[in-house]
Amino acid sequence: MPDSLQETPTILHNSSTLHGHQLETSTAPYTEMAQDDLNWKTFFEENSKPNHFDENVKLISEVCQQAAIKKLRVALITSGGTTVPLEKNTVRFIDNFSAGTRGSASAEYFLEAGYQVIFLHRSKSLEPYSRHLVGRSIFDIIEICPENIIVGEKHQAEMRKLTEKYQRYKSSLLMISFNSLSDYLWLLQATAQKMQILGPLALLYLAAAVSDFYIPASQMPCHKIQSSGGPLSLSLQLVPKMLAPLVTLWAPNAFIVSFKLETNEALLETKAKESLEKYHHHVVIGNLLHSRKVYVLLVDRNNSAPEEIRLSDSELESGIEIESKIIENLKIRHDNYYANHKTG
Ligand code: PAZ
Repeated sequence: MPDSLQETPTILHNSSTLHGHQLETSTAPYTEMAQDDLNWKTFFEENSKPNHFDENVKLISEVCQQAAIKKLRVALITSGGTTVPLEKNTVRFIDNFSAGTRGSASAEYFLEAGYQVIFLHRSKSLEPYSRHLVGRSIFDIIEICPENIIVGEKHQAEMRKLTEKYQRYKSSLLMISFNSLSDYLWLLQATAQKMQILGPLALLYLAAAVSDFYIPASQMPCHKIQSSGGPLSLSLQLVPKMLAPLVTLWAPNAFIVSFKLETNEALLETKAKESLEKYHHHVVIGNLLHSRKVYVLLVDRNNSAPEEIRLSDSELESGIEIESKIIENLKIRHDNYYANHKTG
């Protein structure tokens, strides 16, 4: 996640073509926050809640309450890109490149590490387990027998392994989807607030690629923009910096990991450190657009030396995913955070 819950390259699409714990209290007074950081309140006043919001928040709340009773860890994983509508009756919107690979892969490794997972993802982006089937047709996997339909011989081993994993973890996985930036922010705020009950058992892993720019509802045309009006000039506003209230107000005791995407390697470490210094959360994971599947840089607020995770060619060839190493690494950091909270 970038600072405003992320800065990402944007692409203009036409929707028809796209698919005994020491708890800090959340009392940071608004008056102490910079004016910039107050804008988040206005954002929620101006943009209405998404459809099915209350039902989704109820599901999220149940997961958090059950986990709190059983003292289980919960990871909120955000995944995929957000849309920025150009019209209230949305025909066109601004989007970004993220397919949700990072988030969906990470969800599987968090589940294997013993976490309950709330997977807040862009609708139709990659999802845990089913992501392994994307790009293949179900009709190439199944075969028709005289009496029934079965998985073809050459897919049996893979499908068995995948289905077994899915069956094992599905009760620990809650999937909630969003489309627009505003839907995403509403759900993020509500989830983080519900996770407060978990104290330091909560981990937020903000991998979604969230737009830094948007058109406020008050400036958005109601109907489809007509080409008869001539060339289109867009003026986008900055999205308020949501990491500030997230860290200080919504989830003050959670272990918070954000992502920082860059295209210029020379900026990566500095930008990741700047984000930590500004928002005082726990870890920023820097990654570069073209090497994000093989290289990340972890910057921890308790350790001035960043740590690199890099996949070797042989690891990559043998199917190892960088997310397995990221989650293994974060689990240790979360363990330490939890232990220190306990005795703190
Ligand atoms: O979804 P994906 O696997 O294609 O990409 C993942 C990512 C690059 C969006 C993620 O690792 C990330 O950096 N998220 C934050 C993006 C940002 O700074 O805007």
